[in-house]
Amino acid sequence: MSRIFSGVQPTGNLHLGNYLGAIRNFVGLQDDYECIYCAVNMHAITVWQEPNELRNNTREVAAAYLAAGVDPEKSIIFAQSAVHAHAELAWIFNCVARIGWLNRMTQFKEKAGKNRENASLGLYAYPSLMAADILAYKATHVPVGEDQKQHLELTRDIAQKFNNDFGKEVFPIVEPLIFGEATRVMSLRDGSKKMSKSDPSDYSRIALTDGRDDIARKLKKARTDADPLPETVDGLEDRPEAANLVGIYAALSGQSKADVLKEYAGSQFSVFKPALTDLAVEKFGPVGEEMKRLMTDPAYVDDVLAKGAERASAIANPIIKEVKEIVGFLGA
Ligand code: AQP
Repeated sequence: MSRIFSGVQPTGNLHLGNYLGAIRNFVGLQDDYECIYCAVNMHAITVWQEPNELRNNTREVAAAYLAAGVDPEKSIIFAQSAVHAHAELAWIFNCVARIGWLNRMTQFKEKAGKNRENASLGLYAYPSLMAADILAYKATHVPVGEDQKQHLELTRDIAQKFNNDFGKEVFPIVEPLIFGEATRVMSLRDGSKKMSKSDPSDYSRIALTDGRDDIARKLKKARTDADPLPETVDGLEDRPEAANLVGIYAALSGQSKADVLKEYAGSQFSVFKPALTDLAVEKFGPVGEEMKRLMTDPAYVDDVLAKGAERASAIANPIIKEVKEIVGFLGA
């Protein structure tokens, strides 16, 4: 059976990009696949996390999954650190992946910035842990936003090299599932940068827990150009901020960008932004409200995570055992 794995880092400030690029897509996959959804707290500590915030943010990721409609009876929801297989397989993959492959990862370059010498070793090895997250379950499909495409290619390279090195088809070659009209939601302040949790400006992103007033304020301030909306998608070229808002509208309304432009061609942003605000409040306002409600019941969320970790371990442990035997570890 095809198996889905995906994760979100519990680094706070969950935003519309995380929702449209990933979390929302998790829900529809539950009917056709066995789905495993993780709060990847081991990835989160590749940059400094305050321990209490990390605990809270881990619950918040689980709450976001649940609020979006992931059913914990059907799908597995858990925290990465609770399943040993991730760390064990990551080490083996650190010895399979080549330094040259990791040197090409653009996310490391972006996140480490100029202060590369001072970045954690974990940040550098992040894609190898990500490969372990997926392959510890022999997952076949991974729903993610476009920014993760390069890391998934590395996962494929690691799987292929492991299979070649040991002469066995142990790991599947995973397929990314990147779909919808908003696979890369951009910052509201700068259409050339992706919307991100770590952007210092709160105005750059719409948080999943933002209410109507916050959403309206942020969209009102969102950078745009002075022209009305064009008639065709081609007319959005070289207008990154306009393209971003139209893309968000399309993703939220379930239309194509072309359909949105049919309705709003010639409209000024003074008309389009309030319409987008109403749509955003209607479409993900209830998700934010449910997240807030779930966060008042941490015992329930912790219970979901604990049961999920047990189910995840039951799948991953035999796979790790098999891998250790193949590698030649005694006492696997
Ligand atoms: N702007 C985005 N548009 C579409 N999808 C996005 N994702 C992230 N940003 C966008 C997708 O959300 C999932 C979870 O992301 P993550 O938490 O693992 O880390 P990230 O990709 O590094 O996300 P952020 O929000 O930008 O965090 P920071 O600021 O810490 O780097 C992934 O599927 C991702 O593709």
